[in-house]
Amino acid sequence: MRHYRWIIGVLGVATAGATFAACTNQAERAMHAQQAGGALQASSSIRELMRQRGLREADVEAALKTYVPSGKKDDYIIFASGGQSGQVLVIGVPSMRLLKVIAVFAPEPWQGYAYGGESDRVLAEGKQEGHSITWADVHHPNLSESAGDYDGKYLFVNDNANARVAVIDLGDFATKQIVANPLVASDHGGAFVDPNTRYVIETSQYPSPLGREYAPISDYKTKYRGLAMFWRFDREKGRIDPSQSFAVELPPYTQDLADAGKLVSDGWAFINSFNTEMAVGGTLEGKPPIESGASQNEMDYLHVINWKRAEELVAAGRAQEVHGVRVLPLAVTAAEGVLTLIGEPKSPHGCDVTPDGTGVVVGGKLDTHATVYDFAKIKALIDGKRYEGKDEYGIPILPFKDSIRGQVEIGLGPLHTVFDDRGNAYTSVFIESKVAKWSLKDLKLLEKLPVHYNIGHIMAAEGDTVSPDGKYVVAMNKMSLDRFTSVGPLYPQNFQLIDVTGPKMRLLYDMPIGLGEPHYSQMIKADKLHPLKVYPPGENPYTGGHDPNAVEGGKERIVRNGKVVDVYMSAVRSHFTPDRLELEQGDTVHLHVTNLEQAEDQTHGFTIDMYNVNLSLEPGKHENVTFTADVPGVFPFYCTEFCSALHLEMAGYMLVKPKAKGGS
Ligand code: CUK
Ligand code: CUA
Repeated sequence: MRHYRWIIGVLGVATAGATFAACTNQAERAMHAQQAGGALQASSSIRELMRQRGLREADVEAALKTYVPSGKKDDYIIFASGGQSGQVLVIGVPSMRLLKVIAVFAPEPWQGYAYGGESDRVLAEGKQEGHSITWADVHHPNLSESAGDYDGKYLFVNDNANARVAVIDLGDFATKQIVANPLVASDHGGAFVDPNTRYVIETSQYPSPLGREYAPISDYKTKYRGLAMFWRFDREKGRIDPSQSFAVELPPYTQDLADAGKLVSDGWAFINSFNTEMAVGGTLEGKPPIESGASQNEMDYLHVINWKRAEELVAAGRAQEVHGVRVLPLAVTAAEGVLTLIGEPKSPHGCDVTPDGTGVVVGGKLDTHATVYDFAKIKALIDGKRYEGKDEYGIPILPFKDSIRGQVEIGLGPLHTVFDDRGNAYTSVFIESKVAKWSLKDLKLLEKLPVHYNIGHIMAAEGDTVSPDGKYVVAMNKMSLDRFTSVGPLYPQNFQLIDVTGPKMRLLYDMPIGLGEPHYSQMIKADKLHPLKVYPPGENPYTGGHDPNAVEGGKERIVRNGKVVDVYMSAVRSHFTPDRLELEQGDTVHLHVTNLEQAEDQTHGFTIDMYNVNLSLEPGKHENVTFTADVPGVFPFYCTEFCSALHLEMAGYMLVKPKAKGGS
């Protein structure tokens, strides 16, 4: 208590003596006082303000720890899953201010994402079997790592619903690539990276016949499969290279969360699973639903994958090609020590490798423990081939008791775990709505903090790297119930910022999330990010270089070649050149437009009436748009960003002359 008194004392003095000290003259001071509404003057002390607003000292402390004054910046940046929105949220910490929504799997008009420009191609890469998909169920954003630490260069996210992975370049915070997995129908264990981002790991969730083939449900055990995909990341190009990627076939257990080993366990990957009963439901025929069929066994299986070994076997030609992907068949993975199983207590969830790489923590949705597996023990058992048996696919199983370091009594429904810099782990406890802090060293529960409510994932400052920062933990709660003003039956989710620097955890801030259902997120030190302020002149962000059609000032032109019209257009405050396009009905138009600005934050937009085209032209950016002028008429085009005083004048006309009657 003593130190809040001190803070309040200091603040009291500050308000009395120095509030308007920065203002130089009387008139200015009076004006500022008026602008402040006079409320501060009237209260004249923080105590009075606290009384008026009904704030406790702990509230004031939390406010002081989170408030970031105008012009000051946040220390950390969160990249959060945007859930069903298909996007990624960028949030500052400690302010919890939303900085950006990165368009990934869904069209986003403000960023001009998938509205006629170059980004259309990125979204189109995400087609499955020729079907375009304009949403995603984003679960797990993962930052690129170098030597096990976030390097601030790339971000990868998975689409659980449609088995896709996206690559976001943190040079411009834009999505550059979507890879659609041609083998499976859903993915959950992704997009996790190994400590040097050699691979982006994507593991399937609901088993299905590999290659999206048909097989009756009665063939579940023989034809349905799981998969661990190792997408090779080409750092030079900043893209996944499918030709260098491979997959490991898995039994039809429902693989869940995954994590890559680090330091001592580098070269290994871990996936938890459920439904090793291989229940397939059939509620209409009076069979138990998957839910109860999948909860029969005491144990499911932690999958331990030696991916370095898998890589060697693939290089040695032991893989089979399925839909263009090199897949290591189940028989090879079983025989060659690529895959090993270990029991996992009831309804496991979460799979988190400790910062030193020596342990793997797995929760249990219907359990009260977090189980800590010991990598050294696992490795010794595998090396000594000390198996307890094999599953029906011939995959060796290690004895559970000999593979673990121990279990921590956490509470009902532990899910995910993150870490701090002092040897503590923080586990989300779903059913109890709590964050449990425990010691990694002696596996002792230290403290539990109520959160609001039904916490799913949990995140900590660099909390899943080899060197966590401590400081902050964020509870990502599925429900908010009574926390916010009611906005109808679909409630916001609730991110709660927790200070973990002291001996006790302290809740600092609630941030309503009114979009998607976020799952995982990561928090990186803000000074590790070095994004561009403007694009180099004529840059095409999707090819990553100067666009051959980029336009220079003074070289704008319209080139007609029969029915094909190329328009080379520039945008600069506050006009387009050319600003009049005279076309014939049926012309194919290739519009090449470059923003000539190099001043920060001088973005223009471009839209044409009716054509569903909307571009965001950040300084230096070049866009190419193709459309057919099929409807005759007069179509204004204009800039959609309020870029200058004469922004409304930044406009022009596209005139499409009707085809002559009886003409071609
Ligand atoms: S899962 Cu969502 S709360 Cu997809 Cu990582 Cu556990
Ligand atoms: Cu350019 Cu408004």
